[in-house]
Amino acid sequence: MSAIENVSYDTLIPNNVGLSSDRRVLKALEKWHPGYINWWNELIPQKFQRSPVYLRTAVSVDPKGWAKFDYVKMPEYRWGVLLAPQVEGRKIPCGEHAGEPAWQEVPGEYRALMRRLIVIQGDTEPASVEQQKHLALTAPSLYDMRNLFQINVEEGRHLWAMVYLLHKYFGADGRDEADDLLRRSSGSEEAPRMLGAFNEATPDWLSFFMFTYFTDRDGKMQLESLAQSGFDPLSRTCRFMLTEEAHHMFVGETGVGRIIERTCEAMKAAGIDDPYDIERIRKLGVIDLPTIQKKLNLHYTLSLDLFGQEVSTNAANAFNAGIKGRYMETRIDDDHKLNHATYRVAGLENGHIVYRDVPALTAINMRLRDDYSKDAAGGVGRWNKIIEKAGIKFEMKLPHEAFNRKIGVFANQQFDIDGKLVDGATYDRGLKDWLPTHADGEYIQSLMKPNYEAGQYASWIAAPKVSIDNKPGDFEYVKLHMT
Ligand code: BYC
Ligand code: FE
Ligand code: FE
Repeated sequence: MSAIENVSYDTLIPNNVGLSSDRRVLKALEKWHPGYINWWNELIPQKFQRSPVYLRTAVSVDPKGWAKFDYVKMPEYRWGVLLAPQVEGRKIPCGEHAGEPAWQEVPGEYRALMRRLIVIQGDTEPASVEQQKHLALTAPSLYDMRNLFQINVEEGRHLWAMVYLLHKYFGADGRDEADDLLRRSSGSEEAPRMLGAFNEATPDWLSFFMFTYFTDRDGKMQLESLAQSGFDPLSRTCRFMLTEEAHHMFVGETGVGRIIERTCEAMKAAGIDDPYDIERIRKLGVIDLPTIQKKLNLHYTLSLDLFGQEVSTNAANAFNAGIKGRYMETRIDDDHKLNHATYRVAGLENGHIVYRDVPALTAINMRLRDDYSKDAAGGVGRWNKIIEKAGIKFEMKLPHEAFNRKIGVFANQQFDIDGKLVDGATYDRGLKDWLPTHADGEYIQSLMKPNYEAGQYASWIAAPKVSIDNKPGDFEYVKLHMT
């Protein structure tokens, strides 16, 4: 099989996997397709479904020039199955099979483990679209609305990516799992999404930007780890997904940055130096920096939970089997088997945080989470540059890893934002300064009014520095169908 870079449009489902000559899988996907379209149509308000949106669609998997931009109504978006080109002679990069040729089929003994990881990955993609389904109603601009929809259609495509693997490689159980991906739904009582953060609400645009900065970045890290898989089709699909993921995190980072920029600008214009003078700052119709920090605390800690337990036999098994690797596995200078290596993980002893070395194989989740935290710190530094440039004394920070956790050694303990274990009264008093309160939520909600004039932006967010596809500042990114 050779690498097919161009996407073929000869079936209902655009693809570069030769679907037109794979009748069984093509039929299975065509059968799954109406349920997907139904799900999409019922999810996003109708007026947006009828509006042409200036979207990019993948036409090739070549990293240079894979996308074509044009107006498209979302239900007509060509979701497709796209794998990065096959690397000739690729080897399994880690675990007990390290150095053996990568698998083109799923080895029988790893079927269940592999299926579970693919299902979890697949479950998060539609969940995020569900969480974001109401946001267009309050979009601060057409530019932002377009970015939301771009992310939504791509998360939809990521679901397709996992559904393809399930249908192609997992037979009847794969088919059932693919159906279940449309049966569960975010926040549902009877059939919730699988991971915690994907059942939380995304009630406003600040949350959306924090989510795409922090939670899509978990997506990036998990995809990086699955891109190292010895199962080559999974690796290839994740490699192409990663090229799309970069835009999602860009939207998050610049979105938060533009909110911070606008706040600082309004404070300066009003002669307010004190970032904690919240009442006066809110009168300006912008979001005060301490509230932005609280949202950051929430979304970062929810995202840390997505890495699972610090010490995990599931993760050890997956790594050892060669099903997933570490971040940048092939660039790490060690034996890639971890039979004797150790890794430092946090634990709790008599209310104190202690760090100890454990077998590195069991600490795969912790290591990925550490890599994630380093990656996430970059944007926070760039946000601080914006504040500093405005001459305001305030610094955004990532909270301590022990704060507000629901998974892992720190779960459900009363750690403060700096990682100090505090008594109940102190914790209760502190919470209002650490996490968004209902009052904060109501204030932010009061700002969430749609702004649908091309080239204009809501009071609480600055215009972007760069446009999409080099379009002029007043470009109509969404041609709104108003009824
Ligand atoms: N919530 O041994 P552990 C994305 C469960 S985001 C609920 O640590 P493991 C995206 C766990 O399932 C990326 N349950 O587990 C972003 C296990 O249950 P069982 C999504 C949790 O497997 C934005 C038990 O606790 N992809 O793409 O090592 C927009 C023991 O835990 C949670 C992936 O995550 C939780 N947070 O680690 C759109 C990749 N955490 O089996 C998209 C695939 C743990 O004992 N997933 N549990 O019943 C994995 O690699 C792993 O399953 C996890 C968990 C990292 C999630
Ligand atoms: Fe995704
Ligand atoms: Fe994403």
